[in-house]
Amino acid sequence: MQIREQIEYYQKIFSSFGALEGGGITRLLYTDQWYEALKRLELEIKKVGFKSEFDNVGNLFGIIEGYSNEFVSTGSHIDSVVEGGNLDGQFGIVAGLIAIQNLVKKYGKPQKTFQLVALAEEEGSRFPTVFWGSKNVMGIAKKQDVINIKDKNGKKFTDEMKRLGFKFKEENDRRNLGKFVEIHIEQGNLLENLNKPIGVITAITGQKRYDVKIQGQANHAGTTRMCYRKDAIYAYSCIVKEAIEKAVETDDLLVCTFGRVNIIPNTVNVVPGVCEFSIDCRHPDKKILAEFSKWLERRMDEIAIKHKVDIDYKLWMDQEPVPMDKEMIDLIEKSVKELEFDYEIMHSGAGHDSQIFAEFVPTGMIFVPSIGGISHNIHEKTDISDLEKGIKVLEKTLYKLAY
Ligand code: HGY
Ligand code: MN
Ligand code: MN
Repeated sequence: MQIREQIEYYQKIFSSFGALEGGGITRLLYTDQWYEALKRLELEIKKVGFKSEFDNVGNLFGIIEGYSNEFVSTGSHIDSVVEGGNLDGQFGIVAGLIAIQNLVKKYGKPQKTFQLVALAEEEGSRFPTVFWGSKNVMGIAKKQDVINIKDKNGKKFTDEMKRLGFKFKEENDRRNLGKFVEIHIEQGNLLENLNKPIGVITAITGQKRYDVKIQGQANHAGTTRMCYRKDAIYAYSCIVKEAIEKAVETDDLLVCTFGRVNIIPNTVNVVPGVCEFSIDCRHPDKKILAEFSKWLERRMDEIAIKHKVDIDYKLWMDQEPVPMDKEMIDLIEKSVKELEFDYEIMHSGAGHDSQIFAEFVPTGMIFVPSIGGISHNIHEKTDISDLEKGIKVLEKTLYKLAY
């Protein structure tokens, strides 16, 4: 099978797990669709000669033995956002499956052992935790971070994990990845605007995510004069306006997103009493990100006082920017040059499992363009010719690492 046929074959299979009516997928950690996708992946990797094994939490590993037990690993996350695309994460697994099987077909048994990794969860879309898969691979996942968390329907993380037969790993139980390469869609529009098919990644942006709750006072919309109100939405909207405008004026690479909001009682003739919302802010420079979040917390406190409401915020994700391994960057760049593809040296504005691995093993990332820069959206798409180019770069890089 040619690479394009292989892409179509595997994308068709895995996009069916969590498939949505209008296209795209929702495939959340410890749901049945998530589990069925992993079980089908296990079947498909065994078909082409991989040995397969699950770890305690649901990461799936496909192994092709080499002459030595040094590892060369590739892969990405199997989970998605709500109403997301079928390339974010999934393409990294499909690409690794194609590249490794094609290398073994062409060159036989590798010197080093190939490891394809399907990571259980990266997005943080069902439960307020992120990188659950990759943190467990590296033995840095903390039981206390998830032991009491629930999804928006009140389902407990631990119940859902156990329901599918998974359980906690021993802390500090680190799996050997050797060297790790992740291919991923850019999820932005830089490569498309530059008309370049490949991105060679130098660093992954830093991220801070908050859950915030404003407690005002629900009251009658008709009889409560404006001066007597403790309006949670008004305070929220002042925070949103100020934070977005501050991000715009601070730096082109600073991004701030209010992605989720919940109003209580959310009723037409009641002054909103409670507003619960999320904040996601990012920058590739640690200092700029820290200064912005310090300013943000101060302004949230000041706005709450002015509006006579209470505010409570929890910084539940605080991920510093992470540089990729210099030798891995050079190796990927060399592979791209040998294939004579145009490319851009760039940082990643999205978070990835590679940022967890990069603190422990030599790690590199390859990007392919996203049409219109669209991602985390059912219309997420990449030209198959770019997917194919990306797999060729991955294949050449894995060859240099493993043969
Ligand atoms: O949000 C992110 O950056 C990643 O897609 N999880
Ligand atoms: Mn994502
Ligand atoms: Mn992703």
